[in-house]
Amino acid sequence: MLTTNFGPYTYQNPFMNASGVHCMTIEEMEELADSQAGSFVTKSATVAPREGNPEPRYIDLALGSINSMGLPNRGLDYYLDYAIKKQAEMPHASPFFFSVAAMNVEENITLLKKIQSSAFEGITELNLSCPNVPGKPQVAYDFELTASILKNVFSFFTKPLGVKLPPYFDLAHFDQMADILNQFPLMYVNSVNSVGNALFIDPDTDTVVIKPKDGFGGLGGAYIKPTALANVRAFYTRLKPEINIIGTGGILTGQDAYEHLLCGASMLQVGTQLHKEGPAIFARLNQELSAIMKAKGYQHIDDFRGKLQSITD
Ligand code: RRO
Repeated sequence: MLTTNFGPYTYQNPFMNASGVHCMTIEEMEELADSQAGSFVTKSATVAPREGNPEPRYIDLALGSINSMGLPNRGLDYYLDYAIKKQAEMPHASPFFFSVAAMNVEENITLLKKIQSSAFEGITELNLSCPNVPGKPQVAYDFELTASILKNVFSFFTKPLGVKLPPYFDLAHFDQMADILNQFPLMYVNSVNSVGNALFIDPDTDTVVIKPKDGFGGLGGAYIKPTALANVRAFYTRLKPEINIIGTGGILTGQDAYEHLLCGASMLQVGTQLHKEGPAIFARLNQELSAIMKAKGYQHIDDFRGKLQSITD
């Protein structure tokens, strides 16, 4: 009932982790692979391992989370070695996702050249939206830079590639970014990364709750669902149909998942709520989404995916 088509691949269900949550180590990724998630994505890798920002750097909030992890990861080779071994273990399964993020243009190219020349046959996600490295603005808020990176990347990269985008808040920005993305053979866009540089205050201590950047960090969870849905819908209605959409942001329940699918997403990523509940969340989300589909008389996700109604006279 929950099978979903994503480019040439079919997954048992649309649910995955959002990159960064429960995917730093091989142990965590194995727990995802053994869970009822339809697929999983690795923590964004840089060329060299990184410690990330000082702690506390991730805090669960009543309505979501705030983080300024600062791209801690074990380095490209750790994830690439695992990915190549894992794909050999599951040769007939639909591929999982490999996320990379860079500090500068040259590092983006180095990362993707290594993946291109490796035995990895899965899907690569280029993270253009990390909000938390001090002094490094989110790449995909710079439209010219994004276009030039993608031009360079697609001059040599021939494996399936998607991009992780930050949230946009203006229709002119959706138009401009969609025009850029439509020029390239992208497999997908993933909307949205956390809402960057939010500030949460502890009411008892009059203090910020995370240490890096004087408390500024990326917001996730229920706070951001309406923004995430808007971004999924805006890109679904502007991108060429070959570009699939991953919906990320504010998925806590089957209803949230249903709404992302209605906006046009084909895969769904869960970050904040996975951090709160652990991988058992995927069984619950599968049950809740199935129950909604049954109640509405749908047998397949494709029966309603993208079919959000507008109000007409
Ligand atoms: O590691 C992080 O601080 C981080 C990353 Br790379 C990202 O893409 N999104 C986020 O919320 N945190």
